[in-house]
Amino acid sequence: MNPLIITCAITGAETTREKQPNLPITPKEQAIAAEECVKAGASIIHLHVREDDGKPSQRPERFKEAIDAIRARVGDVIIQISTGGAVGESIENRAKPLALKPEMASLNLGTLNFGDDVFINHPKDIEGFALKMREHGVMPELEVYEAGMIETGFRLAKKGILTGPLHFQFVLGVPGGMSGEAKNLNHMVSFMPEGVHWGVAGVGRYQLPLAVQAIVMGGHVRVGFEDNIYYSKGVVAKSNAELVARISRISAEVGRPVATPKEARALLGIQ
Ligand code: KMH
Ligand code: ZN
Repeated sequence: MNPLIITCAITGAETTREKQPNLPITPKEQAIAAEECVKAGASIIHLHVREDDGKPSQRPERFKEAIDAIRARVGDVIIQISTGGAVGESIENRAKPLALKPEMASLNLGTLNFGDDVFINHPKDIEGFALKMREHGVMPELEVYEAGMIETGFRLAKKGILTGPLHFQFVLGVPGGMSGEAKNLNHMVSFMPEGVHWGVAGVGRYQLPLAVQAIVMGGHVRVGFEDNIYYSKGVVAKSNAELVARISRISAEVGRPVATPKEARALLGIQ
């Protein structure tokens, strides 16, 4: 089996310190968390940043601080910045950190209800993000919350807006999007042609079962406090790395090696 790429979404925009006391917020905390995650088997860090007071931010200067701090500790990890930001953030601000030319960035392929909010991704803005990523040589990770969004990804590829190998991330379990039941991941994967990469990020209680399902199906896995704060029912996780380490152990048990950052680059076709 191909090696398993583990992404850790260490911070997110919605998780709070009140709910998860071990949430990394400052660049230094994020760098420590990233290093622990890489040691535990992660090869990609999905990165949101916060100001010191915990507020979600899309300030490029703050992203640069976090990226520099992470790079100083774990030189070769793949850093994937978020262009989703927090619900309600302007498109202009969401796009700003792309100027830092990270290796990867998230590209959200549609609008959906997001808990009590609406996460808006207008078709023209999706194209705008994709074109900017192409201009800056950034590999998009295609965030999909509903099956129809997969077709948006293929449409953008057909139009030549998305080039290179496609990498989908199925984010399942957002209240307002598709839930994290096993049949939903099977349905998503049924649309994946040969040569297209995919991973799954299960929200809340779906994180672990969907990860296990993806490991045996040959897909990739995202864990982390952005999507889930618990280790098990009612038990708050001690660190992001604790969640990564469990996935590495399960993957090893079923005979699937875990990718290093170098192997993840080769698998995804990142230059
Ligand atoms: N915070 C969510 C509204 C992404 O990183 O691109 C969107 C999100 C997706 O986190
Ligand atoms: Zn995110």
